[in-house]
Amino acid sequence: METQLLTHAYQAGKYALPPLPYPADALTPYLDEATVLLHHDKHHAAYVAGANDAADTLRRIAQGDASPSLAPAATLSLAFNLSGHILHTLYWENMAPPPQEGPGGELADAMAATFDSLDGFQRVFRAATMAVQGSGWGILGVEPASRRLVVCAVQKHQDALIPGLKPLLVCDVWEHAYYLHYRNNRSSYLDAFFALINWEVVASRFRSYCHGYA
Ligand code: MN3
Repeated sequence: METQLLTHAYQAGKYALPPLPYPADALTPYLDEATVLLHHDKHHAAYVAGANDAADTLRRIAQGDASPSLAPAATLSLAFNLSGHILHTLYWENMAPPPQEGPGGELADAMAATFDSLDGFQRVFRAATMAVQGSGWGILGVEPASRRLVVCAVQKHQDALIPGLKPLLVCDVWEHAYYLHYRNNRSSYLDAFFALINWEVVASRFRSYCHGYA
């Protein structure tokens, strides 16, 4: 089944918080229920609310009902909150309870072409993601020039990535994603994340995006 790319993240004219694709305790012992609930119900929900507020302000400016002087702050707020909303939606969906099978099909070929092997991908992804500071992410995506896979480390998620980059797999490394359980041990959290990767969803995104480039 192909993934519906983010269609559930916007409903009836508003950004919406999609429910978790599994019970909140389904990822234990890799990710504990308290971390998942706090992260989804508070942090992710706050991005959704912030994105709607910012979009509403920009709409009112466009309609002449709010001062254009609000636009710079509103555009920054929309970039921050909407980036957070999109990345968190991708994050929940690209995990699933273990055991997970590794990548297959076209995605496996693309991974081999760029990273040589799954171990090679994990080596690059871990090294890039371990170094991220603050509100950051590790991202595996397809870049539009070569249409090959690329790993990005994002320090501030509202900053532009490679323009046109299509994210396939994202890992939140802001401390709220792991600190309750793993404290400052990001490497152990990344071990857990690798065990939770839903490669079927990643492969589905890969197929959808590559067809988009055709
Ligand atoms: Mn987060």
